[in-house]
Amino acid sequence: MRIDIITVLPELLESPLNHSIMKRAQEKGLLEVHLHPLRNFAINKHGQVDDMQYGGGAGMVIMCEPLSKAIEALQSERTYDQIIYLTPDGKNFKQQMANTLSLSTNLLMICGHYKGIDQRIRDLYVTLEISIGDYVLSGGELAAAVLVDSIGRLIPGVLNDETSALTDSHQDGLLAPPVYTRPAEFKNMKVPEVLLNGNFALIEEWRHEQALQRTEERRPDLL
Ligand code: 6GU
Repeated sequence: MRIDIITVLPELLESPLNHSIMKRAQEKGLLEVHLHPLRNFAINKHGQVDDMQYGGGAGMVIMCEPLSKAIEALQSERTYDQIIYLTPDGKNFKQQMANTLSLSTNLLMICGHYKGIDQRIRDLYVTLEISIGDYVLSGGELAAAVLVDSIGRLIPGVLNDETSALTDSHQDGLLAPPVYTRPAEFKNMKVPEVLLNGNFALIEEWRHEQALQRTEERRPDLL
């Protein structure tokens, strides 16, 4: 999969995309992430990419021309499955969307900043608008990092058996059960007996019950 990201702040994305599982996915050749600084497409020598909004009001808006040039340059090279705009007024991002997007070949993500991007860019090019939750971030970059991570780890071959996505919270509609490692006793607290006896059918049953109970307690809306 190839993911292109247009941003005014590529620095914000570099670290999260170049460590741990995202790093490994790229080293294995399963994921390619390309950052495109919007300033490279600025309309003048001052590097301008934003302007005051029509109608007045505080906050700058990212202009049409730089974004349009950046998008069309990328579109001339390949066809995108989706052109995604990260915005707090987008559709709420869920595991099911990550699963669907992980089947893509090419994704283009656009990070907004300030008051956002000119509506005409959304009307003309954007095919999917995504929010990662009901709170406001200063820009779309951290949200794009969340998307790349959640989508990238689902690409076949990125995770090994031990980190399999199939046992993640949300993947089966339930929260994940509690996990334990050595020692078997810590500060007088024991690891549940069932996990120590090697009866895998019983362990699976226990884990499912724990997952159900946890979901009922914490996220009854998921049931
Ligand atoms: Cl995608 N962008 C911004 N700026 N804020 C957000 C968001 C996205 N999702 C939740 N809050």
